[in-house]
Amino acid sequence: MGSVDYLERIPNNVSLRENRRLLRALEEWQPRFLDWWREMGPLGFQADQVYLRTAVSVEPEGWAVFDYVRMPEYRWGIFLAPADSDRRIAFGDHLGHPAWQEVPGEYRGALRRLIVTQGDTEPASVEQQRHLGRTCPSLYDLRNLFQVNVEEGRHLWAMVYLLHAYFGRDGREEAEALLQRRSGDRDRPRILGAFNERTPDWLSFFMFTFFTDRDGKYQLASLQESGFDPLSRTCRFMLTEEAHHMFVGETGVGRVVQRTCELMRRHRTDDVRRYGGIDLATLQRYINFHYSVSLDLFGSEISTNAANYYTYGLKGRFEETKKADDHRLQDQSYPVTLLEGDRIVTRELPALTALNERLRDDYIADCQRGVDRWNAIIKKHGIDVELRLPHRGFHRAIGTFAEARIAPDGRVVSQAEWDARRHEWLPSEQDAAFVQSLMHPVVEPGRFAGWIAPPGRGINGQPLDFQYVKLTRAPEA
Ligand code: BYC
Repeated sequence: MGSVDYLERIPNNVSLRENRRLLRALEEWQPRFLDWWREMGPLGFQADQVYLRTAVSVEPEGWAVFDYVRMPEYRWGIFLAPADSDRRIAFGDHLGHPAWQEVPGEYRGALRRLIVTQGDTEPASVEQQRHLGRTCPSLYDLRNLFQVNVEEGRHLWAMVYLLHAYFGRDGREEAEALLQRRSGDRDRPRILGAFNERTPDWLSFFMFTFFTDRDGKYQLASLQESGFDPLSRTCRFMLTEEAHHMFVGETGVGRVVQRTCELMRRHRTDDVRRYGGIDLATLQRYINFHYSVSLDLFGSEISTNAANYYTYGLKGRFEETKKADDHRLQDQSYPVTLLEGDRIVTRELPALTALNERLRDDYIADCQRGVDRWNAIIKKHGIDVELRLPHRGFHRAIGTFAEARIAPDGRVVSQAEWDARRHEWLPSEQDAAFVQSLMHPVVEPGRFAGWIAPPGRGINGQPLDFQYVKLTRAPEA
């Protein structure tokens, strides 16, 4: 069960060979995926050998091998975590019933919608990041970018498999549409807000992989609890890949913080821009932006959609099975922070409709742990500054705070104050232009751009000066 069949055109551990119809449908989708990858995947570098890991098993130990691969030849495939034949639904109205192996008819629409929304984010992020290769700060980072990109491509495969295998004709249509929408396109945008934002530079990339991929972790963890077993098993395996993406984000921002602190100490100034570093104030503004657009991805504080997904048994809480309550939540409450008039208040509200907020709370605590680690780097340099997560209401476009202007410290402010101080709080065009001005490709093995410290160690035990990407020609910045 654990091993993956690589002799097949589509590597898989779901016995595709035995389901001719499904195999044919996916084999028809495959060339269209590759067309999309060539059109919207990383710009350039498609002929280069990249030191990538590929899944070869779904067992926790030894699921991946590392080798040189040209990206279009990456073995995208379908991998589900091992089945538990006695798995039971862990929450909602169907608590204790055997997990579904087929789509329950009455929940078909809701389930399809969850899978499509999840699937849509994967190609979107590849589209957002497609220009970054040309300005990579090192070969090590370039390789990490491409690793993230091919795995997002594989996560798209994971959702497309579910659509094709379980949703008939409308599943096939949705799978097509996943290749048609485009991040940031006015007429055919991606579904969720953050996936239509630009990722124009590497600082944005590291912030995105820290904050936005972390939404992925929490959403996948909730879908992993699903009573629909194929979705649960798919998400379980996706989460093993997701961990690397957040590692890239946390260490990426951490390395920028490290370099900034080194420059602050060396030159005895906060203004490290003239020494080619990114000042802490700019980093704070990037945090404010990426954190707030990622908070929106959890939906409204009060959501009947979320209550229904839970009651139906489709989407659970983070670590649902570890929680000691009735797993139905009909009579329970949960504290929710809301805007009432021009005041921010916390109210005990029905736990079921508060499930988006609860997941957002889990996410916020996890983000805070990362920020604490960045602050430890600053402190180690003897610098008395702390990076902070802004208030949850800051710069929100979804939910209770969308109508108001909230400062990072949680004050409800007037439009005039917001307009006057916006650029203290969010990256300005000048910030973006400054960060962009630092983005020059560094492609000599073992060398790193001046605005970011080298990582603590290489990938898969390789040295930092390892040839992580064998370039056929130097990127044009
Ligand atoms: N942008 O009850 P509400 C990842 C819509 S990231 C635009 O508040 P609900 C990854 C909503 O659709 C993880 N629209 O929210 C990371 C609804 O529309 P209708 C992705 C939004 O439904 C990095 C209306 O507002 N996975 O994997 O409870 C790289 C009211 O909805 C937004 C998932 O999201 C928004 N931000 O929750 C690569 C999991 N928020 O009904 C990958 C699947 C809400 O009025 N999705 N709306 O037409 C879900 O569980 C839910 O759809 C959401 C929204 C949590 C997103």
